[in-house]
Amino acid sequence: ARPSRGSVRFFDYRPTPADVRAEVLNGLALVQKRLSPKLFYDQRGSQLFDAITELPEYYPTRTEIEILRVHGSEMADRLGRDNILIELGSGSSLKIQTLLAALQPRVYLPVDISREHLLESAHALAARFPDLTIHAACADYSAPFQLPLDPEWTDLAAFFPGSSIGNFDPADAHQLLNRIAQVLGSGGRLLIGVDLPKSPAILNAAYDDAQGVTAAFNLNLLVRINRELEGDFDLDHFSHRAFFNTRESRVEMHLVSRIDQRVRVAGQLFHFQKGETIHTESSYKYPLEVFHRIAAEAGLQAEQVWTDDQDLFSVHCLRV
Ligand code: AVJ
Repeated sequence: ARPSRGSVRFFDYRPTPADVRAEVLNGLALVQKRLSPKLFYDQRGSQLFDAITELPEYYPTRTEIEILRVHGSEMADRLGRDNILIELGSGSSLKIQTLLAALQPRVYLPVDISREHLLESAHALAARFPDLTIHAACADYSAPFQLPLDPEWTDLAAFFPGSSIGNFDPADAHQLLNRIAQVLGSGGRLLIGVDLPKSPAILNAAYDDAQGVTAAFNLNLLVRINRELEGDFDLDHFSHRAFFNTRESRVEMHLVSRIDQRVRVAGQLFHFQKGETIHTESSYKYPLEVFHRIAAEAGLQAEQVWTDDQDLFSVHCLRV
């Protein structure tokens, strides 16, 4: 079925408030307290993330966009034109705009967990590309997820930019890549951005910027919990910490308790010792060969890889 051109349809598979509550309470009950980075992206969090992408220290976004600009037509040759193009974690749909002219997708299917942000972005994109058919889906792709796909559509391609795959531990990354491979089916292509390992000084600055935008992004998680789960986190009693864990090849972000304290969330009490942390994000950095191995084990073969001239960032084309 060929959908009519130039429309936005919206599909809502968003996680429910009960899912968020269970996720937060389980994470805070762990010995090493942990909150999933997907929880960053409420409306304010999505805005703060967009501000991060423009920071002088945060190299990934501008580097990836430059790679897409330089090699976009080659990427389109690989992915094929006129197909159903799924984007995972589409955010503001900025990156896809560098590829749309070359790809000419039949349907663009952005998937994001941040509902309002996704809707706004889809409508803004529709205004700029009036001929584009957009099927926007609010969904959590960190668990098995639904997509508004017509069974007749066989020519699927996927775009997963930004190195968001780095938020997944290797075992979870394997699972997600495997699910993407199954959705795409044999012959399907995935274009995926993957951040590369580099000097700790560059990485530490990228995740702990001078203006404190990343700190605000991290702390906004507590603001969200206070609002949505009747929490009483005192923001003055937590601080942002980010560092490159060389052994694990990942940047870790934590919220550090500045004092001994008790915090109430959804009617439950949680104790924090001074210096104790909530681990809020891992951002894995994969050398090309390591990522190729993980992808291959998940059923995706490396076809081509593009990098910038400083080897900061990579974009891979993988084939099912
Ligand atoms: C959206 C997951 C790719 O890991 O670099 C940016 C999120 N966290 N600054 C990343 C993030 C802190 C970002 N990803």
